[in-house]
Amino acid sequence: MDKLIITCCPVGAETTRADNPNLPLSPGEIARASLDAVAAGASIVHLHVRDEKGNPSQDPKIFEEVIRLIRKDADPIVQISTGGAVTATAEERLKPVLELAQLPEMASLTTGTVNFGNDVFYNPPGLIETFAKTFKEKGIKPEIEVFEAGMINNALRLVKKGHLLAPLHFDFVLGVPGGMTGTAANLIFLLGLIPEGSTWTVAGVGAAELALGAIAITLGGHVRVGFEDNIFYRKGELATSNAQLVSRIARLAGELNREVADPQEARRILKIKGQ
Ligand code: KMH
Ligand code: ZN
Repeated sequence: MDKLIITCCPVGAETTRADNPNLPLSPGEIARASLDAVAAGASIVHLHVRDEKGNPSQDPKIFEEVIRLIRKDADPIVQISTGGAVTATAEERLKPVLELAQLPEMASLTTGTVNFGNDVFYNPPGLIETFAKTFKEKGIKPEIEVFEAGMINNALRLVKKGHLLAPLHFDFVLGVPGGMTGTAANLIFLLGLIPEGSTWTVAGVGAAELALGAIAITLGGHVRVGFEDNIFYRKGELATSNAQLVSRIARLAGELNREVADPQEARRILKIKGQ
């Protein structure tokens, strides 16, 4: 088995301080939370940013500032979110990928539309194709975000058209109200649909985060944790930090005899060059 890649998603677009007062919001806070997560074992940071009011933003300048602060002290893979918030337009979502002074090594790519709580996370065919083509042109490794089984098939169609290159890397985001639920059976079912040679990670939402993470460690997959997906350490107890959630996965991996990858090892596993 490869070493375990832990991704931390420290902020997301939906979580608020009312949900968890420890949520990082400013560039300095998001960078600090990311660095602490890296020190705890994360090798990828799945990055969303917020504006000065704490609202979700796709402003490349804010991304740039957070990345600058992270790079001062550590070298994780920074994975830019192109999902943004459900209210963001396709142009806004792609903006950081087009305008960052230094291209990101990775970015997220959701390959289909899904109900998202009371909203719709809108990813029609034209949008997905444009995003995939842009990533390919710029040499950015996509993480294919799968909320529903059909999204795998949509990704494979893009491979056939030449817009996505194997080996693919999938993230199964399970437990969003409106998408597939966070059960072991769903994870196993999805694993049967991805091409051999793919890498995969799992992002269990809420209580599913820990259970699915443990399964991924034993099956040779990778794990994403953080306040974007889950704000609790255990039932009724808020997590004190993103790093706390990362540390638990790293500890669990140790108990299960799976070594944790550092950023360079993660680059090798995902076959990305690094900068
Ligand atoms: N905030 C969600 C609507 C991604 O980052 O690519 C979408 C999301 C996925 O978070
Ligand atoms: Zn995200």
